Amino acid sequence: MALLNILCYPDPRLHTVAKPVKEIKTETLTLIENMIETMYESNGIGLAATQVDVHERIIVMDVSDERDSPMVLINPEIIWAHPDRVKGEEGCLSVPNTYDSVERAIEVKVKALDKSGTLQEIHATDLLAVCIQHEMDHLLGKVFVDYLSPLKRNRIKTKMHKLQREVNH
Ligand code: K1U
Ligand code: ZN
Repeated sequence: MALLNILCYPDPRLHTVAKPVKEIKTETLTLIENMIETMYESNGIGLAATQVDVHERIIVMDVSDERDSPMVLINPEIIWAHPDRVKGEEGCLSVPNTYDSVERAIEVKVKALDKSGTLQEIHATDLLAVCIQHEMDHLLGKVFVDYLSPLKRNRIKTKMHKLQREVNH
């Protein structure tokens, strides 16, 4: 297994729209294992392929306290969203040390393939519902900071540029 490099906002590659997976190949399964390892190593609850610069519709998540229940969603589609929405604090592995409030549907139903290619349907609530919507946004090239005001977004961009300059020196 291997740790993957996570793209950092405002890297333009984070705004790429991912393509559906046509066939689950050995390379797809290797990518998934590496994404799960990278998510755990980074203490994240989710990771989208977009964040590791692979522009295919693949998400991994684990919202369990034990961190022993990885979920894999290939070609996910939201088939139902609860009309009620709730604001909650979000973070992102591509935007380190930055948290802000985003409004999301409180429940969603999603259909997706698992890693063996079987169609699964997930009824997600609470943190899992928020995480699925956050990760599916990544596949559409959207980062949670895109929901914030231009002023906040520009402050975050400046902070990230500064952070990257420090890392490179
Ligand atoms: O996509 C990502 O960058 C992963 C991201 C997922 C996420 C966190 C919070 C709300 C929605 C989606 C993270 O895992 S950020 C870091 C984190 O572990 C975390 C942050 C807030 C709550 C729970 C976990
Ligand atoms: Zn994210």
